[in-house]
Amino acid sequence: ALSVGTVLLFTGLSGSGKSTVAAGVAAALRTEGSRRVTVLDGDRVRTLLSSGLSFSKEDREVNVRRIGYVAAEVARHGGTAVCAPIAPYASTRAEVRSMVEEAGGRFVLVHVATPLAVCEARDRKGLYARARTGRLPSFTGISDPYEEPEHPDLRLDTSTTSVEDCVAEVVGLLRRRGFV
Ligand code: GGZ
Repeated sequence: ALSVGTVLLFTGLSGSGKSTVAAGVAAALRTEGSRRVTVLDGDRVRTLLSSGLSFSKEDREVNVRRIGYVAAEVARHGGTAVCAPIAPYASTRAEVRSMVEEAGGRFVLVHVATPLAVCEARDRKGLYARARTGRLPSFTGISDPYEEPEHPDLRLDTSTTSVEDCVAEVVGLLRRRGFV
């Protein structure tokens, strides 16, 4: 079982807390002695792996597929990949699941379901304000779709649960399933 890898896909709106919880989970796993933990965060991926891609439906799909491909390879070699793109489309998330399972890895979908109103109120980067006034087109949740996962392995809300408790829920799930 130790040679079997795992992919954690966090999905949710901008500002939902995906990156923060994902980083916390990666840190917790490392602290517990899991080596080979790879974080594929939306921001870093957009800068490095997917530079030049837009936020059109097609480019979002390409972006999430690239993340899925890399994550599946990490899992193939026994590692844990923690991914945190918005991943707004159910079909693309299903593609990632298939890639991971074909690589012999386990796939865990975590929906960071912090309400849009809370994400918008946080607006840490001012993107929601720009989206509302039309200066940032095709913004997820405002002028672009987000398909809620119907059956995620776990649903979190960072407006009602602390980041620390969210991290503990994810790690607890992985433990119960014998993935770590
Ligand atoms: C959504 C956008 C957009 C648009 C820029 N829609 O909060 P952030 O800033 O740091 O995270 C968001 C990030 C989303 O990129 P992903 O690669 O995760 O998206 S996807 O999975 O759909 O490919 C946000 C910023 O990029 N951003 N423009 N129009 N988010």
